[in-house]
Amino acid sequence: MEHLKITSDNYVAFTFFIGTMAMMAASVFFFLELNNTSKKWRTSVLVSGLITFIAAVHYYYMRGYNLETGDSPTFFRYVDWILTVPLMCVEFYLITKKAGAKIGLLWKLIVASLIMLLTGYVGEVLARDNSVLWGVLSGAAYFYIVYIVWFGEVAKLAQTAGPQVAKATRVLAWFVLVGWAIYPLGYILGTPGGLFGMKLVSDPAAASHAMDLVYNIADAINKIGFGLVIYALSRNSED
Ligand SMILES: *C/C=C(C)/C=C/C=C(C)/C=C/C1=C(C)CCCC1(C)C
Repeated sequence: MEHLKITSDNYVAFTFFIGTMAMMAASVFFFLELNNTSKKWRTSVLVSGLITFIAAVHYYYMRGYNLETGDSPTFFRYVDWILTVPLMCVEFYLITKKAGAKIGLLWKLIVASLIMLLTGYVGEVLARDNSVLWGVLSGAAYFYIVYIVWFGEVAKLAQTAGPQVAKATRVLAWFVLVGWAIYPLGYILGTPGGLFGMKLVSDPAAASHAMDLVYNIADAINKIGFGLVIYALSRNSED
């Protein structure tokens, strides 16, 4: 077998590598900080660490897979998302729980996120010829989550949960609106349907590389950023 190495012009392999490192470092940080986190916020910070830890393990695997095959590790990408995105929903539930969030809210968010991801997987892997249709369905579930977080139950509960929780929820809502919107961009670059038939990258190999690059950047921003917002909340809130 030939000796594999990351060449300096292989941005996909490089971001898989740096992504692995960043997720590992973030996990160590969140886990070690648990000891001096107040009881009230410990579970939230623990979940932040679990999100980056699950991603670190997947990134380690995806990094090797991509280096050896040159392909996109789509299956494990979605396994990672299916575990970590519902945990991000748990974060919204945990920080609004003290203001009265019901378990039904958590289920709504989780079901919507699973619909978003499963329809995305169908469009990316199982029915690539209809990637636009599946992308639109996925987008509908995504906007439902945006709605709940910006105007629905999460937004309303956060208003009654004190200024610090309200502020943190607003920042997390921006992550969902802007940070999560990077993913459909990767999907549009990487799937044959493009943007309603308009292809942004026509060469299939280049398209799948662009997709991985965009997904890797989005994961680092969203998973580590989300966790840091929760961490900051755990330090700022007086109670
Ligand atoms: C840590 C991983 C995260 C936060 C992943 C989030 C993924 C999305 C918000 C994906 C959304 C998609 C659409 C809205 C339409 C096209 C298909 C997807 C699955 C890429």
